Parts: sequence; structure tokens; C-alpha cells
Amino acid sequence: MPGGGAERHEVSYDRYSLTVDGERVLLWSGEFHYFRLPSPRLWRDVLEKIRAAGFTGVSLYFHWGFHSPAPGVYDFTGVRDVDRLLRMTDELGLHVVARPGPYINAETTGGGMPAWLKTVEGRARSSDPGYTAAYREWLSRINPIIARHQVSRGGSVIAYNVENEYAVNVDPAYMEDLQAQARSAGIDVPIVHNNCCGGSLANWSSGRGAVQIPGVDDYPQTFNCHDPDTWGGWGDGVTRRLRDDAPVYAAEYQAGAIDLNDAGYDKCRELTGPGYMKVFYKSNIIESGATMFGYYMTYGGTNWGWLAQPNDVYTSYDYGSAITEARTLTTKYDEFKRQGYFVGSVAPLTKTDESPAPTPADPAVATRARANPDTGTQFVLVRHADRRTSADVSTTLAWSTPDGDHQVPVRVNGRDAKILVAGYDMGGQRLVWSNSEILTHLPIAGRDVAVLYGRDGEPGSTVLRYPSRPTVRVLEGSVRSSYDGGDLRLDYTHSGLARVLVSGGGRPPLLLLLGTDETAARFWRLDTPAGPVLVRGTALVRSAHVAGDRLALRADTDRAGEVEVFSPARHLSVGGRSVPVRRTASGSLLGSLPGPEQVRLPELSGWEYRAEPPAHGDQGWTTADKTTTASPIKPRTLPVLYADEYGHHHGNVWYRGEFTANGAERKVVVNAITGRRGVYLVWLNGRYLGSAAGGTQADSEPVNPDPGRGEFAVPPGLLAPGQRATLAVLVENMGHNDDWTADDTRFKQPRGLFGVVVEGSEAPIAWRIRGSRGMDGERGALNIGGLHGELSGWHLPGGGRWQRSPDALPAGVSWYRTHFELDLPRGHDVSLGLRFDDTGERDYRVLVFVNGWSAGQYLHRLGPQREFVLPNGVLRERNTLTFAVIAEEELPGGPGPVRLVTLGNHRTGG
Ligand code: IPT
Repeated sequence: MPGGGAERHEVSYDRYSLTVDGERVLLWSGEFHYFRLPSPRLWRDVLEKIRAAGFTGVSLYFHWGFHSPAPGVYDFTGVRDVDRLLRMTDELGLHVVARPGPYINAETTGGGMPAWLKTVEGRARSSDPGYTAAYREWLSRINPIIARHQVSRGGSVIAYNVENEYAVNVDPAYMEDLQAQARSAGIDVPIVHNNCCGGSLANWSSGRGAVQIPGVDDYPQTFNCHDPDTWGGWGDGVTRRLRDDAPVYAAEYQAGAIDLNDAGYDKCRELTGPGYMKVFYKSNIIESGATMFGYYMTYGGTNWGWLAQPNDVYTSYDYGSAITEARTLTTKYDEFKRQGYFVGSVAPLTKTDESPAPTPADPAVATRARANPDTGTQFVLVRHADRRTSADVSTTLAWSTPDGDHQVPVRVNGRDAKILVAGYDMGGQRLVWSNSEILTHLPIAGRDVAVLYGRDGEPGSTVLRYPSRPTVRVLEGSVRSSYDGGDLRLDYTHSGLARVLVSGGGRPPLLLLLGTDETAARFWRLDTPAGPVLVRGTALVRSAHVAGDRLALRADTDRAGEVEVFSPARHLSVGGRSVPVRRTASGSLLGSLPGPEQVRLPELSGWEYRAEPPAHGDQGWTTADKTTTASPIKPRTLPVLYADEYGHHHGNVWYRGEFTANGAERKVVVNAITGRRGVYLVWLNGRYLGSAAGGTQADSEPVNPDPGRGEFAVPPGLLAPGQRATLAVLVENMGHNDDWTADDTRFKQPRGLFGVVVEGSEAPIAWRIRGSRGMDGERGALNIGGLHGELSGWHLPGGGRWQRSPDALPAGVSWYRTHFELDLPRGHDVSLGLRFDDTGERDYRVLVFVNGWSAGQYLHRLGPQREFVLPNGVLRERNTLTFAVIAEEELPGGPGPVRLVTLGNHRTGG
């Protein structure tokens, strides 16, 4: 029991790998951000999918700002219940690298630091006292939660990551204190760090503030998704060894990309697709000898609410990762599985040294090798010498294996790489060499079952050693065998799934399954207390349980088809239902499963409307009269109108400025900072003056003293001398900058008004401000901003006075809502999205709420996102969909058509 102290283990490490109770562990982890998936039930779904791909762990950032709306206020309930998250990883047996920052970057608002920190004196990410008090507060809350889930206490946390790419403007005293805080909270697992960018930047491998296992982040494919054929734009991606006495740690290894050029995440998935994964991941395994990996991202998720850091990302954080934002599995997932099963099955890989590589007859092919010094097992990387080429080259390796010298034919067709194994005790068998790759092997019911694979249509050969001639039975496919002097050689062409039964020969029987990339990826390996089982044919297997002679699976199907299980069991049930099976010649059980039922979605109609007049409402306004700010960026005019200074940290903010008119006013000049793609709108005496794009920085290089400038002419006759004039300004806050440079000049960039001048007037302006404050119930502080409708709960399901929509929406804020009923098939996991189909060239944006939960922001003209994943966890049978429309111009007909779409449909059983 985690925390119960029942199972205590010792985590240690040496130059080769992490160890648990002296046993070597290969950490093959996938990055997952719980805060980007607002449903603990779906955390488990994603974690099960990650585990099923053969990942042995997950890398988890913990997001300070997500938990803390105000100094001293922390919330770890509901979608912020990270203790529950760690209970899941404990139960699922996934090792965790816990990454609580305090800074995490991650393209999230403030780089994970709370926005209130922008008003605290002292440089963030340094040992300045103001910042120190703040981060110690966070660590004092998060560290005890992490500590009780350590492997050392029977849990899953195997390493603790301090800071994040802390590379420039570094302060060793701060790094030391982060570690001291962790240790005093009972963190006893190894402390790690993720360095960025190599060169002379700080990597914390030695000196003051050094960590035990310094790791390296690497994104060799760049983030230029619009050009997915570029290859290795940021280098070869070989993880550097930073310490002789610690394992090589690929802390964040590129497994997707942010969509910097608005190409769409499918292009990012292409940029980082299976070909890239084969060449870069396998090269790195062999060239670096790393045994600790974190693949960033494995599931990206959604920047719901105001989670995004606007300069790099938009609502979707799909990341082009192996598991899509809608939680469906891709061909990248299959490649992860092929590699993950391999590294998890072949134990000698946890301890290797560089070794001489066999020479290819054709120098167009390159080889690199590692060997385990204890077992002699060799691992040979085979790829093109020029990683970029897509040539098709067949050649021969002159290979001195532990079991003699061999001529091994190899082929590299296109952007591909293979790790070939020689001299390996594969269960009860002896693998001399193979030019097929190993997926996995496992002992089942007194025999070895091994799955090897190669590219469809490529020739393959496998040599196994036997004391005496074994009997070979080809059960399926076309495989030739020959036996000579102890070596059984099998030759075949990879195609479909061939099956060979080898028995006798002085070893336990072997069922050899020879597949292609595609057929190999259809296997699922599961460990149960009754031994491992192998399943073929479903879209996913979440878990296996053996009771007596029955194997019970929790599995998903996306079509009707076969299910085959290799296990000692005689009966099978899937999703709680018994499945009729027959025994095959391979000794497996074969049955069939139904696919999912069709999904029918309702149309969205019956929209209701509600107007939000500018700077509406009398309650909740604060006088904005500050004249100083902790931000190093000082305003253009006084008072300081930065939203954060008045406790309004997220979303939209309304301002109301009053002055006495003289009738000679010419124009209103506004500066506002919103972050990229943000907007602000201005009214004078109730008359809409127009909108402008908000700035991103007040001090970017060269210094910009005039960010987000907008000039608005005062209509003649609008203001009368001696009368009161009222300015109303709505300023969007798209999220807070990160702090990669650790110097406050980015992080403490204000949001909101930066300066307002009424030309032709000397009159002082009395300002008031209204925005969101803290929590929105269980949805948290990042769910809403300060629209009148948000503060009044119009985004929530419920009553209120809603009306028929006018024919044309006025510029400004309007609310829409409708209800829809879902009648989804039971026992299914259906992932839904919302699609905006408007093609008109109009300037508006829409905040989308589902049952009160923000699903993100649609930017009609700016894009690039048109389809929004609805967080399944918040959908029910009867749902309320609410839009806050911010229109920069009058919108005849309102926003364009929207519809629900199905993004995934699986039968999941019970
Ligand atoms: C690196 C960060 O550590 C991570 O949080 C995330 O921002 C990622 O990159 C990009 O998605 S930082 C980068 C300079 C490699």
C-alpha cells in the first residue's frame, strides 16, 4: 500500500541505470499533464493507454498556478487531486518522475508559476527572499504528497525533478534550496534535472546546486510542423552523458511538437512520426546508452480555461503526440509499443557499454553497437549513414557475435533504423542473431512465446542455438529452416504473421511469431500475478486478470474482429462478458468480438441569447489607483492599470474610466498587453469606438515602449463640455508569459491596460476595474475571466432570462446557449468535439463552455483551431453549451454554424 509502508524498496543508481532493490530498471516514460485533462476518470484512461504501449513510467509536471489562485491558497481537490493521480500510478505500476518545478515551462500560463507571483518582489527562479517565500509555500504543499508515493514507501515515484531547464541566469543557492526542501519533506529518491540546449549552459552535473542524475532535453525535429519532411533540424538527438556515476537520462525527448507555424497538429504528428521515432529513438538508445527516457508528449491534452501560454500555443495541446487530444491511438502509438515492448523485455539493455560494431559491406549503411558486459549480449543499430536519405540499401554485416562470426544480411529502406540483437538468452532459448527485431518474448504455459518483426516484404533470418536438432513445424506462413552444427536457421519474408513451433533440441518449446510492423503492433502484453499473457486483435487491452481457468480482459474494440489470447486459461471473458473460443494449433484461444455501435449526435439548435453591455453591472468593481508595481516593466501612464495588481489574473477584464469632458477631445490612445492573438475593445459614453490587437511585450528587443497601440477618434459631438465622460474598455488576457530566461522581463510582463491618453484633454481619469477573482467552484481559478456573464454564472447550466437572438449581433460581448441531449451507446467510450464551420471573414472570438467548464477559445479569423475536443469527463446525458461571443464588429446572423462531431468511438465493455 502506498504510504502504508507495507512495501519499502530502495531506489538507487549507478552509471548504467536506476535500480530498485538492486535490480536494474529501464525507465521508459511518457509525459502526461493531468492539468490538461479535467477528469480524473480520464487520467486513468490515458495512464492505462500509456501503460499498454509498454511504457514503464510517466513524467508528470505539477502545476503550481493550477493549484494556487492566491498566496497561501491551495486546492488539491477534484480535477486538482494529484494524490489521486499518484494513487493511480501506484496501482498501475507506472514509475513516476515527479516534476513539481516550481517552474515547468510547458507552454502553460506563467510557465506553471501562479500569476499572483507577478506582483511579488524578487526575481522569480532565484534565491531572492520574496520568491523564496512563495516557492517554499508551494513545495511545502506538493512535496509531502509526492513523498508518500515514492517507490521507497511502496509507491510509484522513482525520481524527483527540480526546476526545469534552469540554464541561464542561474542561482546555485536556489537549486540547493529546492533540493534541501525536497529532502526535508522526505523525498529520498534520486533528484534529477532536465538540461536544455547543451553548450555551456548550466546543466547541474557538478558544483554547487548539482543534482544526482542530470538529464538532457532534446527536440531534434524542431517545432516547424509546416515542413514535416525536415529531418534533424536541431541536431542528431544523441543524449549527452553528463556524469560518469549516473545513468544517461533523456529527460524530455521529442515525441511531438508545439504548432509554432499554425500548420495543425496532424502535421506535427507527421514531423515526429514513426520514421523519425525509429531513426532517432533507436539511434539514441544505442549511441547514448541512455536507460532513462521521458517522451514529451505522449498525451498532450487541452489548454482548457486560461491554461495556455499564448506566445507558443492555442487551446489544443494535442502536440501531435502518440495519443491524440481525443484520446485515440495513432501509428505513433504503435511505434512506441514496438520499441517499448522491446526495451522492456530485453533485460541486458539496462547495462551496456559501447562495443565494436559489425562492418557493413556497403558504407551507405552505418552501424553502432553496445554490449552487456555480464551477458555478452550485443545490440547493433543499423541505419543509413546519412539519416536524411530515403534510399533502399541491402547489404551484409560481418558480425562477430558471442556465438561466432556470421554474415548477416540487412536492409534499410527509407527513413528507418533497426536494433538487432545477438548472443541473447531469450527465455529458455538462445538467440544467436536475428535481422528481425524483437517485439517481446514471454514464458506461457511451459513454453516460450516470442514475437519478432520486420518491415512488410523485407527478408528476415533468425538463428537459434540448440544442443541437438529440434523439430520445426511451420504452423502458418512460409518459413524455411535448416540446422547446421547446433544452429537452427529460419529464413522468411516478413508478411502477415508467420507461426513456427520449435520443440525438442534440448530446450523448452518455442512458439515463434514472425510479423510485420503492423501485425506486431496488434499484440498486447500483460503481466498478471499468474504470469504474463499475450493478446492479439483488439484496439487496446487495458488489463488482464486470471481467475482459475478463465482469463478476464478489459479491452477496447474499434471494429468487429478476432481476439486471440496466449495464456494457460481455457476460457475468456472481455469486458465482463464471456467470449466463445476455440483452441488453435498455436495453443492459443481464438474468439471474436463485436465492434462499437454507431453514434448518433444531435444537431445544435434552439439557441438562446443574452446581451452583455459594456462595463455592465455595479458590483465587484475596484478603484484602480496604484502608482507602483513589482513588475520591472513600468506603465506608460498612471495609475498602474495592470490587471494582476488588482487580483484579476485570468481571462477578460473590464475597465471603466471617468473624466470630465471639455468638448475638445480628439482621440483616445490606448496601449494594452494581452499576449499573442489577444484583443481589446473600446467604448466612449456607450458608443463603440473599435478594437485593436493587444501587445505581447512592452520591452521586447528593440525596446517597445508602445505595445498594443490603438487610436480611436472621438466622434464629434459625443462629449459635451463639463459633462461626465465614461470610457469602457474590455481587455483580454490570453494567458501569462513563461520565464524561460529566468530574468522577470518576460514573466512579469503585465496584462491589461498599459496606458490611456485622451488627446485634447488634461482631465484626470478615475479608473475602476472588474475581473475574476479566484475560484469558479470545482472548475478552479483558470476556468473563467471577468466578463459580466462569467461573474454572474451565465456560463453555468441553469435559469436566467435568455431571449431570442437578434438578427445582427452588436459589436462587444454577447452570450448564446443551447441544450443538447446525448444518447450514446452504453459500454462505449465516445469522444466528442465541437466544430465551427463559419467561412465568413469577420472578426470575432468565442469562449466555449460545456456544463460550465471552459473548453477553450475559438478565434474565428486568426485560427488556427476550428475543432475543439469537449472534455468527456464533464459531458452528461443532458448538456448545456454556452458561448461568450466577443465581436469586434457587428455580426449579421451571429456566429456561423457549429456542430458536434465524433472524434473516437470504442466499445469498452463494462
Ligand atoms: C522544453 C520544456 O522543458 C518543456 O516544458 C516544453 O516547453 C518543451 O520544451 C516544448 O514543448 S523547453 C525547449 C527550449 C526545448
